[in-house]
Amino acid sequence: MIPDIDVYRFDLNGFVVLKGALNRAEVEDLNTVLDTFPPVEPGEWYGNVHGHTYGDETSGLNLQQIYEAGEPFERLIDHPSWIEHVKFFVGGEKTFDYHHGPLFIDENFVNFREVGEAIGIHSGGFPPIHRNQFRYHGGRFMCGQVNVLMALTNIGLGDGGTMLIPASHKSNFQHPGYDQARMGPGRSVDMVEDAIEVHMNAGDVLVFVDALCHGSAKRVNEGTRRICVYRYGPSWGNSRHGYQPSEELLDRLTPERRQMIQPQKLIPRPVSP
Ligand SMILES: O=C(O)CCC(=O)C(=O)O
Repeated sequence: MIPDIDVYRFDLNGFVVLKGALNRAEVEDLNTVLDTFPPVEPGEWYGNVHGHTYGDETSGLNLQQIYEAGEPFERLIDHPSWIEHVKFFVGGEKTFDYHHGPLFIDENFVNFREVGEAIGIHSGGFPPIHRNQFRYHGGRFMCGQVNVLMALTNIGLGDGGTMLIPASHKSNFQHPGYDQARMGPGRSVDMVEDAIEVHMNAGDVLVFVDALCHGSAKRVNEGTRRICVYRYGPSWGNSRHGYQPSEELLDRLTPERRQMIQPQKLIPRPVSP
């Protein structure tokens, strides 16, 4: 159902770029929501969306639970440009429990990256991490976490683009430059040999297994890079940060979308007499 070349590249390199996965109108709709979003600081809520940063503030502001921000973001939950890729690479459909869909989104956010900001290197095949693992076994992909990273602005040289080490999801060793470039103030992946920078046009999407050693370059250009990330794993996963979808969102989603953000219909406890 997905192109053989995408399967080959994902297996070999740990990622695939889907050019033009979002059309111009979709990118515009998403950016319009963000343009009208009031400023939030890390730790503050606006509606059901939460301001957040990873560890320190040098990787930029995240808007977590962005699927709560309106229909343009709801559409991304099961977007036809990538959902079959994700189902195939996470695997497991119809192997666990027929009441469940195959997927669960355990984190979803928009990231704004300004001049001087970057995210340091993380993940990689070694040391292995159960949650984000790459696995192909018994003729099936069984990856723990597959990320869909969407460019909402053009991302070229100097824009703080995503960097990754191709094929590092299968590595049995940590990259010798890892400690120098790992997460933390002033760290970025530009300083790591073997890492490539992924340049994208607004609307392109990078699909990658989270086990891939990755991070970003430092942004040096004026302006702001905008990306949106939805992380998909198996339906028995759990929220990365402990966020819960709102009742209003659950009520208005299609059954297919609802299953991906709350795979199980929770059984109400009996009311005590
Ligand atoms: O900001 C980026 O380009 C990389 C994002 C990242 O590190 C992640 O999604 O884990």
